[in-house]
Amino acid sequence: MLSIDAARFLGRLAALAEIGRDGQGRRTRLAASDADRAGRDLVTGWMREAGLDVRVDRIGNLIGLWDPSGTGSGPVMMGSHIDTVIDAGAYDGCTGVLAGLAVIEALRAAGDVPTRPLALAAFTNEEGVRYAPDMLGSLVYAGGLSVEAALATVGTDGTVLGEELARIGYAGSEAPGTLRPHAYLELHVEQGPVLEREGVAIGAVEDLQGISWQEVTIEGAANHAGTTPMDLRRDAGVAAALLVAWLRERAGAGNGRSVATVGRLRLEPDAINVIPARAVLTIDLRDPDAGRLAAFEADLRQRLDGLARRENVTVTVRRLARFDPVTFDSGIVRRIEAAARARGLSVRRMTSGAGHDAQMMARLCPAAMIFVPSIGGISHSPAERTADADLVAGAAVMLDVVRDLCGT
Ligand code: HGY
Ligand code: MN
Ligand code: MN
Ligand code: MN
Repeated sequence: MLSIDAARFLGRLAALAEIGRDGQGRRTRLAASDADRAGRDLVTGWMREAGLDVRVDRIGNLIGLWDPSGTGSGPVMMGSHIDTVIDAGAYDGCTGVLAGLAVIEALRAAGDVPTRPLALAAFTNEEGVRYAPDMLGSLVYAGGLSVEAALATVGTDGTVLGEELARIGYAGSEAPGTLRPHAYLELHVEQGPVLEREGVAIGAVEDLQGISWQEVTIEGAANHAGTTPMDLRRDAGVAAALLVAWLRERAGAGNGRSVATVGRLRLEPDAINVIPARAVLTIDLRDPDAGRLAAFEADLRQRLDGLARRENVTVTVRRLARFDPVTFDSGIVRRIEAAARARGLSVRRMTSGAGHDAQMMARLCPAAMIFVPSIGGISHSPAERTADADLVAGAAVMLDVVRDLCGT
């Protein structure tokens, strides 16, 4: 069995983790920001050092290619992302990109000549914090959104993605999806509590839940907080608070698999003695079952209409993202299980609660994911941790599956 250069892999993870502190000292590399550029520069340099032919496509996806047999056929692709949320951890996304690099370097060091090219992708804007939807780069790569529409996306800060990619020097010329993979594999930290709770080392991810992102604007009327009788108020803040409480209740109803979060909530004019005229909030709904997710969205629409009547406010909704649940390739899932067992690692099948680039790549080719445990199940937080041994084990399993897929 080949092994991963653990020191180099873990050292790079730590080096990348130091890139991109915002004004409050938080690790933040939002898509197409200066911090993202710094991360991209570092990773592109490592890809080139590893002998990859690195290209940037029109939506800024980084694609490294190693085609030792010169077949030019569809590569076995590994990938993930290096953009982050705000105040992020060190492992979300970066693990998959740097493990993929370590896999290619292990094969090269061993003198293995894969029968297929190998590719490594770092997709643009997986997190979707600055530009919606999330998984934008891989969505475009998989043909789910036109490059033009993606480049024209306006961010939460009013910037335009295409202009920002050009500003940071990562607006490439290659048409996204030019390299059509034979298969796609993504190693990712679980970002949840299951593997740690069960003491299992490897997750063979067989499916991924559906995601619905919406922005809701509630328009009431500003008025004096002291003189306005309660029954005459059109208080957008009260409507927003009732909505947040309802979402928690609704998510817990039914079989409890649905989840809901209001991650952003802004009241205007945001003054202590003014009844809020406006509330702008985001809703993230998820469910592994397409029917249940659609039912939750329908109930939400009804609830919004009811709140508008009851609180005498107007409600407008803007859809930011909507992806159905995805089932991964059972053949690759089986290979992940076999590779883990061959290395004496415990493994279990599981569903991904988070969105990933793999869900987009599954539109193009057989795809699957490998999870490694998140300590405390924590992610999208600076407290995000995964044990070194688990990271290296996940990369080694990916190495074995890649060798299996490209016949070395
Ligand atoms: O929200 C998600 O699950 C993804 O990390 N963007
Ligand atoms: Mn991620
Ligand atoms: Mn994430
Ligand atoms: Mn994700």
